[in-house]
Amino acid sequence: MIEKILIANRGEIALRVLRACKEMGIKTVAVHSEADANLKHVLLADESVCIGPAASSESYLNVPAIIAAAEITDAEAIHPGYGFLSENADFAERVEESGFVFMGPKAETIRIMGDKVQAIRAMVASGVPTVPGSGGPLGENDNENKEVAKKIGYPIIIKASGGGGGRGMRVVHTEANLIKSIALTKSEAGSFFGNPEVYMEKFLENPRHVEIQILADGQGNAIHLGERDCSMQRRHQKVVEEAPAPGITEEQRQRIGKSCVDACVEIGYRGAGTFEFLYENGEFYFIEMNTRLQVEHPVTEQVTGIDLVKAQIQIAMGLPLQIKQEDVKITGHAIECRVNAENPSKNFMPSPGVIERLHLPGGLGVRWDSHIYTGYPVPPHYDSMIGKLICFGSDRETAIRRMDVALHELIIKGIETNIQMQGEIMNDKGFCDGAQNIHYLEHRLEHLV
Ligand code: MV4
Repeated sequence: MIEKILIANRGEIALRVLRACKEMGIKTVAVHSEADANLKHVLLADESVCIGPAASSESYLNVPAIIAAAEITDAEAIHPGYGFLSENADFAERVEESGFVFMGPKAETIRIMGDKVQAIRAMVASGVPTVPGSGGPLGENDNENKEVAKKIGYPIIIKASGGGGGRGMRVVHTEANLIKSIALTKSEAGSFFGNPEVYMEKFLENPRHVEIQILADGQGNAIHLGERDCSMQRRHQKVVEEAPAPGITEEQRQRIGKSCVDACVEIGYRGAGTFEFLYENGEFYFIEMNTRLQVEHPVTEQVTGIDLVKAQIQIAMGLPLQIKQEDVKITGHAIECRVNAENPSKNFMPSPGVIERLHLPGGLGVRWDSHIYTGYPVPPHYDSMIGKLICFGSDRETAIRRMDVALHELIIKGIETNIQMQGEIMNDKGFCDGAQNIHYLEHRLEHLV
């Protein structure tokens, strides 16, 4: 059993993890930067340790400081949350070598999934559908690369093996641009990721982003918790997420879910994880795997009734998975709106400052995951997301209407936020029709707000 967990994160996710620990009777250690001494989870934790100055590089990314904090507080496990060190294989390794439990997959698994060519190879081997492509790194031979592209069919996309999340990609429409595009992407990949390896895929023009949540215990048991649609994004930042994805049938869900579960068993996956797919014309195409808890996990929790952080903690304790696939039922519909301290009218410029006034929404099916409070100073040093509003209802239309009402109730003064823009999305015909793809919001934003 684990009796004390160190939370190596900040903001709403640190509070989310703290709440799960408290419910389970587990003691908590908060680590924080100098700018974050008054965060809500720091004040509620059993113990807290300042690990460095405001800059993330010197605090939330400071591996020796975090491990030292675990040592002096006698914590047994470290929960990385999302972002920061959550998908850093070297960190996971250092944590385990220092004798603590890393609350995520084995370092080796994180390393494989961080290398997109290796991740795709693992998926092909397990029968997960992937995007037609080179299936491996591109070599030096120009004619061979031209042949690969011709076989796939233009347009194609060149991606850095060490990239992901939208960095290190280049679309190529004609053979005339292929060779110089490969060279450019390789050179950028070398300097950004320290790995010049690139691969090629068919470029899908108007897909949706649909992802499958899984849980696995690393002891041969794995389940899937259905899918989320995260197509509503701007510049690779998700804005609205929902579960289930509009239009996905139970048969499709079970089929793609089963392939993810098989892959988890095959690779000995441990913890919570997400398989990211592009979805176009009724087909799923794997692109990447996330080896962490995600920002949008609450929509899955709302439609399944499963506490994902509690499940992560049980898995980290070495317990066999407590939930069977047949016990996972998707009921109703959940939507999450990310609330950001930013100004949509000024090109989404961050808007740090003190929260002067705060009114929170409530009622049936309304969840507010946030660390903010009246008088809280939103620091300029970190991500601009200050909360997540999650609404649940019996069907998609009910969830959307409930979100619209809740957004009207939510008042945050003292800083600029994207609340009004989220309200406009809830009243957008294309969104209400479930017609979004990954480009929809960016096109629509040219007219909104
Ligand atoms: C693609 C694609 C189209 N075709 N791959 C962008 C982020 C990274 N996770 C993968 N990305 C994409 N890969 C093929 N073969 C389009 C994107 C993409 C995208 C994907 C998911 C969510 C938002 C996106 C925005 C632009 C491009």
